Amino acid sequence: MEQREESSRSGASKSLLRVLAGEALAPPPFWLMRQAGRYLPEYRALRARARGFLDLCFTPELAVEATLQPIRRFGMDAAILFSDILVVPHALGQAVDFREGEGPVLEPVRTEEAVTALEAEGTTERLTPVYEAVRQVKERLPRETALIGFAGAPWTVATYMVEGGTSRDFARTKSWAFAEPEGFGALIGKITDATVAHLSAQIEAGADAVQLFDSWAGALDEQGFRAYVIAPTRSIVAELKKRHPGTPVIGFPRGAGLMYRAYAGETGVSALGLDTSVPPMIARKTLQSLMPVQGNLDPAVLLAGGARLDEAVVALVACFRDGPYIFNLGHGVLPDTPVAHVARVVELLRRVP
Ligand code: 1CP
Repeated sequence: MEQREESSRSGASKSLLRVLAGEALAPPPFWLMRQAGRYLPEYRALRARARGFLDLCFTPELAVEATLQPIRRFGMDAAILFSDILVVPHALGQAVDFREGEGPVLEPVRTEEAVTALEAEGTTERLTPVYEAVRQVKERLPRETALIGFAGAPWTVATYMVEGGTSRDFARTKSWAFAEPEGFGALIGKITDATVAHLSAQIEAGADAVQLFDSWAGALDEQGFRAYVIAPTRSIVAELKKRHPGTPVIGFPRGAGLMYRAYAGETGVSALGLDTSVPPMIARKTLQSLMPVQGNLDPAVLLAGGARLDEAVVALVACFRDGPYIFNLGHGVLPDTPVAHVARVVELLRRVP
C-alpha cells in the first residue's frame, strides 16, 4: 500500500512502475535483459570507439549512449543502465578485465587474506562515473520511460570473484563456501555492503527501480540457496527499503526452480524475474499471486523468430495478463539475434487489446 502511494506520486505516468506497484496493464510494459549490446549495429559501432568494455562503462557519454540506443530504436517502457555486475568487484579493488571473445577475467580472491585486502570503504567514490551516467540518462529519457539500475546479487558476483571468471561448475566457490562458511561469509558480507551502497547511489542519481541479477542462483542446493541467495538478498532489500522505501526491487534468481517460492516469500523483493525454465501457467498460480512477475521468453525463441516467436509472445501475454506483468526475456538477448525479431515482438505487444 505504502509502495503504491509512493510510486503514484513519483511516476504515475510510467507503466513499469504502475505494474511494479501491483497494477495489471494491457498491453504489458516491456524491456529486455541485455537490450543494449552486440545484436545492435549501433552498439557495435560504439564499442569500436571505446578502448575496452570497462572504458564504455566508466565514460558517462558512452554509457549514456549505449543505454539510450535500444530505447530510440524500439521504445521500450524501461531503460536499463548500461554497465556490468563486475564494476562492484572492480570498485572493491580486484583486478577485472574483459577480453575479446573470452569474457571477464578477474584476479581470483580465494583466501581470507584476499578478502581482508578488498577495499570495502569508498566503493561508491570509485564508481562516480556510473552515477553520472544515471543522471544524464534520466535527463534524456522520455517521461513515460522508467530507468532501471542494477547490480549482481552477492552469490553471483562471488562466483566471478572466486573463480576468476565464468565457470561451469563453480567448484572452487562452492567448496570454499561449504568447507569454510566463515571465510566465505566475510566475502559475501563485503559484497553485500558494496551492493547496498551501489544500488542506493543509483537510486539517488535517478534510477526508478533496481534489479538484482542472481544469474547463478541455480547452482546451489537448498541449504546453499538459503545461505547465499536468500539471506544476502534479504539484507540488501531490507536496507534499500529503509533508505528508499518507494523504490521497487526486482529479484532475478535465475535457475531457482522450486526455490522461487521461498525467494519470493522471504527476500522482500517487490517483483520476480522469471527465467526461461519456469512454466508460465505454474508461475501464474504460485508466483504472480504473490507479486508482479517479469519474463520469460526464451532468448533462443527470439533468435529463431517466425511462427514459434509469435506464438510464444501471444501465449505469455495471455497467461499473465490478468495480473501485474512485465514482458521480458528469461535471460539476456543473444548476440546474433536479428534486430527484426525484436521489432516483431514490439509490434505484437502493441497489438494486445
Ligand atoms: O564486449 C562487450 O560488448 C561485452 C558484452 C557485455 C555487455 C553488453 C558484457 C560483458 N556486459 C554487458 C552489459 C551488461 N551486463 C548489462 C547492460 C544492460 C543491458 O542489459 O542492456 C547488464 C544488465 C549486465 C549484467 C551481467 N553481466 C550479468 C547478469 C545478467 C546475465 O546475463 O546473467 C552477468 C552474469 C554479467 C557478467 C558478464 N559481463 C559480460 C559478459 C560476457 C558476462 C557474462 C559472462 C558469463 O557468461 O559468465
